[in-house]
Amino acid sequence: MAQSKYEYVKGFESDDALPSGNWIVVRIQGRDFKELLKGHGVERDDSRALALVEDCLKTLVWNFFDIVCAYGVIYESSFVFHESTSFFRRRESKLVSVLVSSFTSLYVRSWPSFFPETNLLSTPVFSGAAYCYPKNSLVRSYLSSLQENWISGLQASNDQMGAFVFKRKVGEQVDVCSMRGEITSDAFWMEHSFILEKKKSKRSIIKARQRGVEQSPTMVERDPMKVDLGVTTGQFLQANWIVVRIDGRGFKKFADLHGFQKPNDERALQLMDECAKAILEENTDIVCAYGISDEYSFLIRRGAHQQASNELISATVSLFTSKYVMLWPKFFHDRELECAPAFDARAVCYPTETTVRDYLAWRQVDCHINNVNNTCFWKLREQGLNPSNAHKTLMGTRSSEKKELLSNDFRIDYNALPAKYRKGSLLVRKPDQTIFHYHDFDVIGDDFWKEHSYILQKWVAMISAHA
Ligand code: DGT
Ligand code: MG
Ligand code: MG
Repeated sequence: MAQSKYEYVKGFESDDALPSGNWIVVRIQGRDFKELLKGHGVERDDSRALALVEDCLKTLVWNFFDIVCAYGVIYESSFVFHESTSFFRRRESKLVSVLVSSFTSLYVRSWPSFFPETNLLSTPVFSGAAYCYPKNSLVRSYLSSLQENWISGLQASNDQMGAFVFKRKVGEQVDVCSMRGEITSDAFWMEHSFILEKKKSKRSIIKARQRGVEQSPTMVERDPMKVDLGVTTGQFLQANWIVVRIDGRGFKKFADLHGFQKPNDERALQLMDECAKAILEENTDIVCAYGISDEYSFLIRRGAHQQASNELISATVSLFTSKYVMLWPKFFHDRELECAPAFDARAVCYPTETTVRDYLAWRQVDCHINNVNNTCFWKLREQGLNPSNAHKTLMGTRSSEKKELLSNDFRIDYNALPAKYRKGSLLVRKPDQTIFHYHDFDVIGDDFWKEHSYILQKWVAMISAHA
């Protein structure tokens, strides 16, 4: 499909691949979770809370091929990716965001099965971080120290020691096993040495090299004792605007599974808008948010955030996911949520107001290009064309030609279709802090920005006042 002149803003996205030759641990922690659980009458030793976490661990270890094991207690969980993984090209933000989002989704969705008499009264939010370990012995120490910290000073029974979930190969089959009990002793790790075994095959390493993610093994060269807190993400530069963009994972399949109307499902879009609104309400540094299809971009004012990017990315995607699952029945009255939806997220820094505007223009042009194309595609499909022929018919045509096709063959005036489908959704924080929802707007031209100069200018003024 055609590319716009704004496409250049993609160049600001950084490649955050974690160094090869390292085991990757993604650690997920509940935010204010003691209070959340207490508020629902759940104490530290509540077996239902651990069973819920264990259930999420088992599903994730099963679903993610390269996760070899996971350990969880009621407030937090850690997932170990094999050192040879090339999953998501080892991109840190993707690994952390997808795992946090998937965990959140499963947790919220499964809550009623474990607490049938207690409705969720507040929204569970998790944050995540990635750690790199050059040796499997360090992963083992990490897991052991988690358990030691959890039970420190307590006479814990096996059942209270957290849940350990791991993959085991039985013949050609892979099994996901779960156990409660002590994982700190040498005897345990000798018996379970297969869990953190290095792979003999070089296939995945070669694959990673071909994809160009091989990096200098900086972590390996360091003193192993210092690697323990190998969090890789730094702080954001305060001088930048930050965009956090989330996107549904495998939403084509998800939309089909839940019978979304094509090409635009009003309920699905409204649900996305409501989740985005919750993010703006929670994070008052966000000046506006723009949404299309299964994605939403949140613009964080210049000078605002000093959080590590993983913290920001994961808390945003987790809150969004929690809301998505909790609000689902409000928009899909007659449709059960059949699987746990997940989103990925990334954060990108933009140095100037012009690049921010161009970013939003890029997304709105994309919305336009995709929507014209999808509207035509589904009309052709309704007419009886198979997917391949419908694609062929549209290949190489411009948007203007597609609009003509709609008008001539289907008597559809494209410009009369709901503006929300053609232009996306925009949530703006007004100077009085209220959040306004625009459906018919144009962030590509100058008029919108002249009329709404406070979105970008207010913060420029603030920065210079502090300088
Ligand atoms: P990804 O993001 O790489 O994991 O894969 P997808 O499948 O999420 O692909 P993406 O994000 O490029 O495109 C979004 C998909 O979501 C698109 O194939 C259609 C689906 N989708 C989003 N909103 C709607 C809707 O309102 N109606 C229908 N029928 N489909 C929708
Ligand atoms: Mg998607
Ligand atoms: Mg998308």
